[in-house]
Amino acid sequence: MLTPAQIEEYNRVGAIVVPNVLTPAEVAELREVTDGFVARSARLTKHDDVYDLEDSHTPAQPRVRRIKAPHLHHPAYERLMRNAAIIACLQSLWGPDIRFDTSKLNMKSAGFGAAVEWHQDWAFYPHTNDDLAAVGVMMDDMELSNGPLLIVPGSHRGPVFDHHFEGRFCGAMDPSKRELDYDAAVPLTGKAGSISIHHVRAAHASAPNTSNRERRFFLMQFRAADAWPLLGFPGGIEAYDRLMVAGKSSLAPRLADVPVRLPLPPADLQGSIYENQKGLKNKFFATPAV
Ligand SMILES: O=C(O)CCC(=O)C(=O)O
Repeated sequence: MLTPAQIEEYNRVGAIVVPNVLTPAEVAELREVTDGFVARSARLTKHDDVYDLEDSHTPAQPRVRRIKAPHLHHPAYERLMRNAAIIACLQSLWGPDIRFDTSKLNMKSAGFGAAVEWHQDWAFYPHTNDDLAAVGVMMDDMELSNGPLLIVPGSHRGPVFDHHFEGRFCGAMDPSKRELDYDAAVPLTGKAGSISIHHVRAAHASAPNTSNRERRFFLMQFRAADAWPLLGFPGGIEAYDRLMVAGKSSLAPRLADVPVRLPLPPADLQGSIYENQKGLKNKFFATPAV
């Protein structure tokens, strides 16, 4: 569970880092399983249901940008969605009833891992209230040099910004509008085995990884059980209720006074945030030469 000081920091900044949540053995297992996934990507020439590939991927030099929904593909990832220490942190923020959404493993590999442009997760999946957060498990030490998550403090209390380009959702804010002070952003750094928790409305991004160190970051989306997605959910109520990881489900969505913009019409390029964001004309981060 979180201390009162951690809760205060989360509410003020919109994000926190909690150290020592996973043991070194648990981190080692995640790394080993992930190495296996990356090795198996060598047979691919394009994205599929499991892999999102770097633009520079070739079968001879496999470059995975993201493993999609890893909790569906290996028990080592699946266990994390029910990790008692992680759930206890979320219960400190929202009370007993917690529902999982989905997961992704952003690789950001040494030397070429892609940037993620500024965005609010809320722009992708608005709900009836904003008790939602992404928990990131740091599988490697995350330092300034290898592209940690950057957060604009306090942005979770502000508006939901436009994430469209030429009338179509592109999953990114236009940095040339300077709607936020990006220079004030704080990095979420920590040792492997730490987690970060960032509020669904917090504006965040990460730079390319031009260092010689891996930056594997396993992100899981959670919500209070009474936050219901405005765009619906696939699979019906039975599948939705199977996502409960603590406490009780509810048929009474809690409606909060929150700003909403729908991510419609959908991005031209589907498959991952990296593909969606190709629709953004003005980039904040330069793409490193490969
Ligand atoms: O991996 C990162 O640094 C950013 C992840 C993120 O914001 C996302 O995938 O939505």
